[in-house]
Amino acid sequence: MKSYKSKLNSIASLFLKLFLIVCLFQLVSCKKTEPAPNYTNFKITNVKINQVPSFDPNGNDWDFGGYPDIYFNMEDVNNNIYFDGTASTITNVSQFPISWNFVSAYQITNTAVTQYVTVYDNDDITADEQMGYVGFTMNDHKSGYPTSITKSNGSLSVTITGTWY
Ligand SMILES: [Ca+2]
Ligand SMILES: [Ca+2]
Repeated sequence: MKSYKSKLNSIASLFLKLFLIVCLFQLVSCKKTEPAPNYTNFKITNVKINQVPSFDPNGNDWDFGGYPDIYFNMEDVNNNIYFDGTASTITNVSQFPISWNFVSAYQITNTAVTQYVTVYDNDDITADEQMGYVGFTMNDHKSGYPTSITKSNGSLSVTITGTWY
């Protein structure tokens, strides 16, 4: 009878140990699980142009006897200018990539709106020529929150780099 009781005791103690181990495991695994981030804004710190169309829409060089002088604007779908990069033109560009750092990060606080990196050849006498544009809608990039995104439109390829917040 005594040994039967002690057997019962040892089984009970085994269950207690198992229970404690399970509790401990849950506590540890709970600590490891962090809440998924839910960022609502993105700020661009760098814009890189990887490639532009080699020729203008008429099949001619962007500049007669030279290479294009490149800058970009941040624009909305109607060509309204959010950010004007004319003053940061890089002249006579023959090699890519080229890139610019924003002095103060370009903030996107409505991630549903498409922001167009619109690229121009800066010309002196005639109007600047649009070389192309690439649209970025940050809501499309919330999976994994990448800090660097590359997109193309035709022969134009652009990479934006920044921070979610
Ligand atoms: Ca030109
Ligand atoms: Ca030019």
